Amino acid sequence: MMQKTFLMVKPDGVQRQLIGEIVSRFERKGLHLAGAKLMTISPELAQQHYGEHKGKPFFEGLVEFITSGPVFAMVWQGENVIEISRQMMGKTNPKDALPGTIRGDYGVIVGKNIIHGSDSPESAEREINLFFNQEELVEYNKSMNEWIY
Ligand code: ABT
Ligand code: MG
Repeated sequence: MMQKTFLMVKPDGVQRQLIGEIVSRFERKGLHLAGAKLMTISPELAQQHYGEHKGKPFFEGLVEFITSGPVFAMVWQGENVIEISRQMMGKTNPKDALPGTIRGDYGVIVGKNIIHGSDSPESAEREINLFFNQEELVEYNKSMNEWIY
């Protein structure tokens, strides 16, 4: 199933110069970058993006963290990209994330876990529309490249 997902290198990942490393992993996997930008998230956008966590004890800290510095927002495309990218990111808490995953290799604590990825087709659509305009995204089609899965 051809899908798009929203992935984002969080402020800790950007500050630790991990953008290239993370982009490289998804490229090598065979997925395709459909849009990307370096940006700083406003408190309003952060509240919307993390709306499902409103009221939870870690919500304020989460908004503070995600707005604390630039993030690298991306849209990736590919066959089953939502599930595949979540697997490549590893468990939410880096202490449970296996070596070989992004959080398993680079993260230590749950509040600063390097990368975000949409967790379902519904959240992917919501988050892509929250962060990107249609004209900021490119459309790939099979005839352009036989290695787009
Ligand atoms: P995100 O990609 O950031 O959405 O993480 P993921 O979907 O893997 O995990 P969820 B449950 O959505 O966590 C959102 C952010 O909240 C942080 N968090 C979560 C805590 O700090 N303490 C907690 O107890 C839980 C459950 C981790 C996630 N991000 N950051 N940064
Ligand atoms: Mg989440």
